[in-house]
Amino acid sequence: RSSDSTSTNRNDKEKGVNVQVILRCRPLSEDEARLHTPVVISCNEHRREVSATQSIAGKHIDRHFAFDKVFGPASQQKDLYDQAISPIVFEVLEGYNCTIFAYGQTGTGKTYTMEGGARKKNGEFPSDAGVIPRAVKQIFDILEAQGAEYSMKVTFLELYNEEISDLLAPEETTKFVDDKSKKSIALMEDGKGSVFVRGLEEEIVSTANEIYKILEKGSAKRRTAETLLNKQSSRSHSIFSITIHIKENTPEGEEMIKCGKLNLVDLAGSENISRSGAREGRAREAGEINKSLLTLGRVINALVEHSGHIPYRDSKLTRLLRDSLGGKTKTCVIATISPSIHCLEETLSTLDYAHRAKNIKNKPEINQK
Ligand code: ADP
Ligand code: ZZD
Repeated sequence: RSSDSTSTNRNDKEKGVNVQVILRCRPLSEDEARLHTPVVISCNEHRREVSATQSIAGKHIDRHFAFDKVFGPASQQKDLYDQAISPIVFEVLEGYNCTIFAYGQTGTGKTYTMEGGARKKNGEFPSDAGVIPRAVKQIFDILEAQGAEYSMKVTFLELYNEEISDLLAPEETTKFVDDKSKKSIALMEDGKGSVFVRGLEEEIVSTANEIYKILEKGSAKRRTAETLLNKQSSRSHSIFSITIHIKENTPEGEEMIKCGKLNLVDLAGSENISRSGAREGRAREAGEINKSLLTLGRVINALVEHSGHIPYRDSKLTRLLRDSLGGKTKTCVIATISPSIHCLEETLSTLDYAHRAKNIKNKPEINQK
């Protein structure tokens, strides 16, 4: 390890590193294009700037936002991955915990960005595959190239209306609801301030294909539950996590275990909350209040305003991801927006929210045993 990287680590520890915020704008859909929907967003990838401009009937909006990275409507899945996500996966393999959130209004591309196009029957890797399958592939490619000795496990959960469902638990546990076979899932505190999910299925995996099969199973389960329980998927959060232990030999011949964890989080649609809280009343009446998303916003505000009390404990999402919000995990937020005039109000809300999240500081630390 060079002295250079040691000094970087010391800096990270003392001053903290900001949450990285990436902005992605999707293209107009075919329908929107056919209807000549006006575009109000322009992206300058080189200057890492996004502008929202509208000028109708004496109402003028002209706002500009800078982000760590900006991906315009023409950006491809590979571009975003190679430029913004691949470096994060390298850090996971160095022993950091990293979290990637997708945040935005429903229909702006959170799932497209995180999951991407469906798996091909012929087994080929789809060119529109998203962050999750690409991260899985990169992790195995690197570990194999290094000839590393490693072990890996994954978890996949959904959070809906403050209830956790295990997307990896075998069907039986949900079908037969007798007390003996039903595993209860609960958030537990370990006494050191960390939270874990008791009863959550952890699958040990050794190939990328095994993970793809697990994702398939999990997605299918999510869709079944959506239909059966009349869930609205835009209101649920999903968290897919990969934990990797890598055995390494130091030049001195000592054995060392590095451990990294990657959390990939597809958040509920942000339209369920609002900037001012004005819509909260209406949303609450409609039973649409999303406690976890609301609390996430409050935690972010408290962190950037350096308020003494950070309300982590007010929701399951913020309890689960506490370490990603002002803790030792490296965090990246991908904010997704639509270019359409019809989405402008929500887009401005997303841009404000994402811009605020840039001010969160974490203190990443390598896990080493
Ligand atoms: P969300 O998960 O935010 O509700 P989706 O991922 O379902 O949004 O995206 C909505 C639609 O837009 C989908 O048909 C998706 O394929 C398409 N889409 C989203 N982002 C992009 C993009 N960057 N390029 C091309 N199509 C996109
Ligand atoms: N967005 C696609 C899933 C859909 O809704 O069908 S793409 C990726 C991450 C998390 C869950 C699923 C996937 C996905 C997939 C598709 C079909 C069956 C299983 C998994 C995927 C896509 C490319 C490579 C691997 C997995």
